[in-house]
Amino acid sequence: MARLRHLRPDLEYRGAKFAGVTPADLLWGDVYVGFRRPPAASSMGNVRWVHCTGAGVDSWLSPVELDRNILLTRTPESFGPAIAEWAVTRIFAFQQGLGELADAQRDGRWAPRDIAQVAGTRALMVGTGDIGRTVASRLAALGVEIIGVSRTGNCDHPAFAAVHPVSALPDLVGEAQWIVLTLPDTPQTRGLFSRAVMQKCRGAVLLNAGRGSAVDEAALPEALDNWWLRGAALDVFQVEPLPDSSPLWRHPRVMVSPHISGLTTIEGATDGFLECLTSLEQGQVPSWVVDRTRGY
Ligand code: OXD
Repeated sequence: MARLRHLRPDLEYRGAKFAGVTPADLLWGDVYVGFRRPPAASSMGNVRWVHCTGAGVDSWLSPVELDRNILLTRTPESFGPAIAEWAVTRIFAFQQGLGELADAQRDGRWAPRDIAQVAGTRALMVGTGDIGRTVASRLAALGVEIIGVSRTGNCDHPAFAAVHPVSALPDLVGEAQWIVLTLPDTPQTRGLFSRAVMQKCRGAVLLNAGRGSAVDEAALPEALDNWWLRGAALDVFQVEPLPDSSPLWRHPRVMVSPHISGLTTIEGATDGFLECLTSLEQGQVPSWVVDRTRGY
């Protein structure tokens, strides 16, 4: 808010943590700028425009879609570079056995191990949007062969050796050492990485930085224990925060992170909002209107 007040002092602002937004705030404001739908809001009051500051807009589309009379835009901020670093960190951590080495060091144990290179391995990128492409470029630069899977099977980005339609997923997972999900939550992506798909994996590490809904989370312990999956690095979950009772917290080959792979920045959130605002003030449709049919 401080940055917005500085850049656009002519506007009036009210700010609150998302859980603290009240129905009175929503009756007061014309515009809501935030990531998720405020929990207290059964209606959006007098709000006529929601600008979502997160990468995924699912909280505005399901389970109840935001009133179609309310404009929905999303941030233009690029989360790809941060998510790529999150993914690369985890890929190297698995490949170099950082967890086991840290355990051995804590115990004062000299524990030599074979370390295979990441170069020459193959990654299956599930999702070839802005985030998937950036992750693919970074991994390709490390010598990883990248195969993509997308809704349409069309993507001519040079990082990909090939891109297939999503229906090919079960046939492709067995050939990959890394499976990276960067999918939004939509009816088409929910449950995509099912137990049946896991069963076709041959020791890949699953990385999920999209949405927890894409993965059959209940099947993961079985997939890990049977070595269909060698490991999992998960930043997103079906329920967040991940409940204490989840076995994923304690599985030795699971790396849990608390939905931090691509964080919204103050500059990104405010600049994106102001870019859309300027378009509206000039009588134009902002470039970042959400396609509600596609869900992103
Ligand atoms: C997201 C975000 O959409 O953190 O997951 O921005």
